[in-house]
Amino acid sequence: MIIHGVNASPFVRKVIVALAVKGLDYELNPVMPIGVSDEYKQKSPLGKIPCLEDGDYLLPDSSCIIQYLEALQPEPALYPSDPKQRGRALWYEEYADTKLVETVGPVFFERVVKKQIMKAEPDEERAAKVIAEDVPPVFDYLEGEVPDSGDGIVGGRFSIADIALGSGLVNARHGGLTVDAARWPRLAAYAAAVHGNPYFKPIIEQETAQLGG
Ligand SMILES: N[C@@H](CCC(=O)N[C@@H](CS)C(=O)NCC(=O)O)C(=O)O
Repeated sequence: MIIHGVNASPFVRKVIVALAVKGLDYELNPVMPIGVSDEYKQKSPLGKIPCLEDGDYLLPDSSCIIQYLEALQPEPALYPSDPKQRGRALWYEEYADTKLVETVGPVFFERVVKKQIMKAEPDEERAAKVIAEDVPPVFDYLEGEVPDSGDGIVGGRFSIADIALGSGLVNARHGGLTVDAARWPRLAAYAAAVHGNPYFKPIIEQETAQLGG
C-alpha cells in the first residue's frame, strides 16, 4: 500500500495513525502539495494529499481512505458502532478537518513551512494575531467537549475523532502553539493523552526530528 503525501500534513498524518492502529504496512511517497504534476492529478483529481494506492486501486481524501481501511481491517474499530456515538465521532472529525486545521494552519505555515522548510522570513505578526484572536474560540469549544481524562472524546474509546483532533493539534504544536493548561486544562490534558498514546507518540517524535528538533 502506498500513501502519497508528506507526514506534516494533518490529513496524511490521520491516515498514518489509522494505519498504525490497524497494524497495516505502507510506504510513504513524499508528494508535496504544491504545484503537483498532471500525473499526480490522475491519481488525486483535486491535486491534494493524501492519496492511497493499493495495487490498481486509487483513493484520495483522508476520510475516504480511513473508511476504506476500516472496511479492509475492521479491528480495532475506529468508528463507534453505536449510532449516536458514530455521528459524534464523524462530527468531531469534520470539525477537526475544517475549523481546527484552518485555524491553526497559518501558525504552522508561518513558523514551520516558511521558516523551517522554505527558509523564508515568517510573518510572526500574522501568527500571533491568529493565536490571540482565532484560536481561543476553537479551543473554548473543544474544552467543553473533551473528556475529563483519557484519549477518547467519544464514549471514552480512541476513535477517528481523536485521530483527526489529535492530528490538527500536532500541527499547532509544531508551530509552537501548545494548549495553555491554565486556560484550557481539559483540552491540554486531552492533547497530552492523545499525543502520548502509542499510535501518535512515535509519529510525532519522527516528525519533530525531521523538522529539526
Ligand atoms: N479533505 C482532504 C483535504 C486534503 C488537503 O487539503 N490536503 C492539503 C495538504 S495539508 C493539500 O493537499 N493542499 C493542496 C491544495 O489544496 O491544492 C482530506 O481529508 O484528505
